[in-house]
Amino acid sequence: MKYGRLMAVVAALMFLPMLVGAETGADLWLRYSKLPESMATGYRKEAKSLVVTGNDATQQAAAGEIRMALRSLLGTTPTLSKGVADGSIVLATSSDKIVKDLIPGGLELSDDEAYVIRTVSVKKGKAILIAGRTTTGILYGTFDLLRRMQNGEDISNLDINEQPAYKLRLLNHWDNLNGTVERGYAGHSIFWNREESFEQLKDQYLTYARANASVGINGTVLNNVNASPEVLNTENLERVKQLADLFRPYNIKVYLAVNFASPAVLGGLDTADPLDENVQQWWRDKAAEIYKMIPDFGGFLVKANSEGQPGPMDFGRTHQDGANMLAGVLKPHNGVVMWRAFVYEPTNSDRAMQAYNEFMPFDGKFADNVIVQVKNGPVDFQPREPFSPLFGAMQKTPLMVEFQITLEYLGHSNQLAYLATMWKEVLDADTWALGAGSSVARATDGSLFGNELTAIAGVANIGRDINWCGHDLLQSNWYAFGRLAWNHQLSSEQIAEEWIRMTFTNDDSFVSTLEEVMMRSREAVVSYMTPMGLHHLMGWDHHYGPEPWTDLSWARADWLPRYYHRAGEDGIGFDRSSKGSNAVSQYFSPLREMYDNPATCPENLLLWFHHLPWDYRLASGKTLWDALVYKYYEGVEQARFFQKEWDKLEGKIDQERFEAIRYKFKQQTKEAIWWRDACVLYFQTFSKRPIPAELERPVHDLDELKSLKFDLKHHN
Ligand code: BDP
Repeated sequence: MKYGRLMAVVAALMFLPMLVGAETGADLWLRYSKLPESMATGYRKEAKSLVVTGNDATQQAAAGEIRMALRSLLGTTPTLSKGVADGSIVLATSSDKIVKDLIPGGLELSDDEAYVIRTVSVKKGKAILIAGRTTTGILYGTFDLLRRMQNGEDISNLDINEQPAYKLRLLNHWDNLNGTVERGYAGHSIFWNREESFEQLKDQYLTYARANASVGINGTVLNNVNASPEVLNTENLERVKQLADLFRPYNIKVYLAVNFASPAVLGGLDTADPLDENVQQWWRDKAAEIYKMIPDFGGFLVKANSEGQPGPMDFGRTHQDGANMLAGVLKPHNGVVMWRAFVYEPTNSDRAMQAYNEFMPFDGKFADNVIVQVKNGPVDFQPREPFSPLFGAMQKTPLMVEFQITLEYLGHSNQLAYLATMWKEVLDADTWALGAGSSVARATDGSLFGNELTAIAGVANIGRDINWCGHDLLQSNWYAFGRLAWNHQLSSEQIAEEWIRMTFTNDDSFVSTLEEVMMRSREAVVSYMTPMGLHHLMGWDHHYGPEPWTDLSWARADWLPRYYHRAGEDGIGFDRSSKGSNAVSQYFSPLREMYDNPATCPENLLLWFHHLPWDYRLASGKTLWDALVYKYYEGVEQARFFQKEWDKLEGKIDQERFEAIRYKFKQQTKEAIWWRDACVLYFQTFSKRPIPAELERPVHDLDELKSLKFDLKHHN
């Protein structure tokens, strides 16, 4: 058989389960599975006909979605109608005449993405109006109404007004042009190096676009921040254009991560100095080429002078010079520059202080279409970090939070960590920049400092796996990121509940059981990996599994766990107090003082800010050593609890996803024990104190754990 034919057969077989109706997770939370009759009957009365006022592609996408969804949810498709009657759903923009007829006095919407959903009186009954200032609002409102129906909510008397918290709500894909995904654990890139034709991939891309639109994600960076200059060659830009065209009706703009050395590497110039006229001209020409193909191209994301990436400092220039040069190039096209603040140098004594030190001097000096993209914590995407002190401190520069949806440091796609709780912890954290109530959310959404340009980004966990995320339950993080980017005041519980009902079932006991597991999941991971403010204890390169002992003579100190945990006979933890690196000074009062004093420092960040003796007494009366050991054990108990709770749910959902998830929970428990034993036994070599007698004995011994090699199979 020819290779091409063989691949076609293989592909057909892969999709066979979908054809015979097996649950693969491919439809994400847009499954629209048939609602129980008790719910469907009521909804049918509210959805007898559909009135669509225009032909624009976005409005048509909304109309197509609602018809398809209702057919599936209710078993009936609303008839298309020109006139509004009892039971109509009306999709209109606020300037359409129909809206003025339905709402005396008309509608005022302040934002192009805002929408209302209203129950309005019509002759002999009532109708549902979904209206936006633009058709984008209609699309978002449509997904909102569908979500309510999937959740079994009452839709008989609606009065909903929504607008997004952030203007740009972006996924960042760390996808390489060769098809691999940096820190991706769900298969290869959905965008790059594909064998299938674009036509063949269209359905998958449409699902991607619909899923994003359903939660309000309105932009996507298609390639890795460690960017290949080649992404800007004409062939690759053609692919970018194809994606942009397909995503446009769903209000998703495309962006690219660019390599700062592109003018030299791709353009053949002898420099990439941002102040060089030829370099600037190269970027101007490139931008012109891009915008000719993609008039609404979003802009550039730049990782410069970080982890070996080129940047303006290679030419004696600054972040300000580099970012503003690109901003000037993109300005005439309305593009933005997202300039990352993820920087750290081996020479610095505390990596956690670097981004602040390096970026604060430029506050107020960036062009108005530059936004500085800051990871949520000062080091990296650890299971728990305090928020980056740049939030609140850089007041004259728009900042955006970068979260990581992919679980690089939290068990890849093998463990469940529902991250809404972690993101809420960061967004709700009070920076005290302008006194109490200066949360990270408010410091970035424009409400505190009045910045016009607002954004938020999440590093995607998406790959070619049939269920997109490698673990069915981790789809929830993609969903949750979008929901919080739209409205950071939603609760983690609400988001989890919505997602569970849409993705699995409305069975209340299933929903409450899984919701509880999800709500506890991130804290469980923190407990068995890095409790009490510990961080960076994982294998230094793959970032999977515990290796707190790693010592490599040739490696940079700040790559290695020992730099961070500093365990010794005298105790454990990184002293960032005023007696140590003084990283606490980067926070506003009263946080600074609170963190500085071990007695007032929150226990869950204690070893982030302090180096303390093993017998240090905590408020609970426990010694530090005992408390730490208990935390590790508690994490394992949580993982066991998840496994047991999940097992109880058998029969409540399809067997395919049930089994796949059951397997993941089993693996998670094994790995939780691996983490616990490795960390407890290793730290015990310094503490020389016993594991409290009432706790079970470790399953592994330290030498065995040290010789255990990371198994690449875990990756996908
Ligand atoms: C680190 C990742 C690395 C990324 C880097 C970044 O390990 O793969 O390139 O962050 O965000 O956490 O630039």
